[in-house]
Amino acid sequence: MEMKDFRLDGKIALITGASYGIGFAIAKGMAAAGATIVFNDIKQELVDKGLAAYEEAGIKAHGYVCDVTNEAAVNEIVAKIEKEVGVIDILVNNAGIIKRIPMLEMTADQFRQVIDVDLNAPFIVSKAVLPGMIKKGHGKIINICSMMSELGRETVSAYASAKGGLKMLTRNICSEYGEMNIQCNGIGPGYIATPQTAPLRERQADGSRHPFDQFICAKTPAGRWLEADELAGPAVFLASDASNAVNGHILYVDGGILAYIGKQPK
Ligand code: NAP
Ligand code: GCO
Repeated sequence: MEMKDFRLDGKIALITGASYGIGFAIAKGMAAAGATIVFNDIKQELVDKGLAAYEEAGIKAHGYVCDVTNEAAVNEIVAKIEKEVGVIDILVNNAGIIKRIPMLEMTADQFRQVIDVDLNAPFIVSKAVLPGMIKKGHGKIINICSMMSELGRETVSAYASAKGGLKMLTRNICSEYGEMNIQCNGIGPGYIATPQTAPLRERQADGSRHPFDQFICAKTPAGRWLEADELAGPAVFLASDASNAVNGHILYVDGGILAYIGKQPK
């Protein structure tokens, strides 16, 4: 093993939904390891915001507008990226949404919207990049899973179903394309302070901490919310040659949540 095995020099990484939040943090880490960064987002204004943020971080990123649930649009963008930047070596399926609605109040249409972005889209984008990876003779796909790939909780039936499914899509891509030197792994972030989780951290009218905020800190041995930047190291590892024998694995980066039964009452 050499330290250069952890580098991503010469590699092209596509990170979906990476204008801000977890995707942006992972992209910054991959750029620091030498990769060329390509990202997409659903709206032009988000791509513009992302491009400005990458530039401020000293990264020359390539940004594209694309809804990851639209198969024709994804195929078109991947072909464009291959022409304008090169064949993708690393895909991070990061774009995701959540709807926190009790199951009995959730419509089937709302359930489908979450499945569409969080599960169908990783299938669509992976399918679009796999032929290029197969031709190149190597590839890395990293699916951003969740605590909800393992655990349930009130109000997130659609999200937990999608992220549980994404864990199995990860294992299936590994099973189907492992012999073509393609590694597909997942990262299961714990509770990360991003806009997606901002409603769970909002201060109460009296200035006190949100009950969910207190609940998560008590459930996390680290005793705090994690920062998006803390996912960058694990993502770089899973994108690098250092992890070539790791396939179909979900790496939980959760400050210890899944290992912990919870604080005993005083
Ligand atoms: P975020 O702040 O909401 O960022 C997600 C990004 O994906 C946004 O830029 C979003 O655009 C984009 N997006 C949504 N739908 C899209 C579509 N159809 N096509 C293209 N882009 C789309 O979320 P995050 O917290 O950084 O989370 C990133 C990923 O990590 C998600 O898969 C999430 O489920 C997962 N995750 C998050 C946490 C956490 O605690 N934050 C923990 C575990 C896993 P808009 O702004 O327009 O929606
Ligand atoms: C929720 C949260 C989570 C996190 C994350 C945990 O409402 O419980 O939004 O689902 O975002 O996915 O790993």
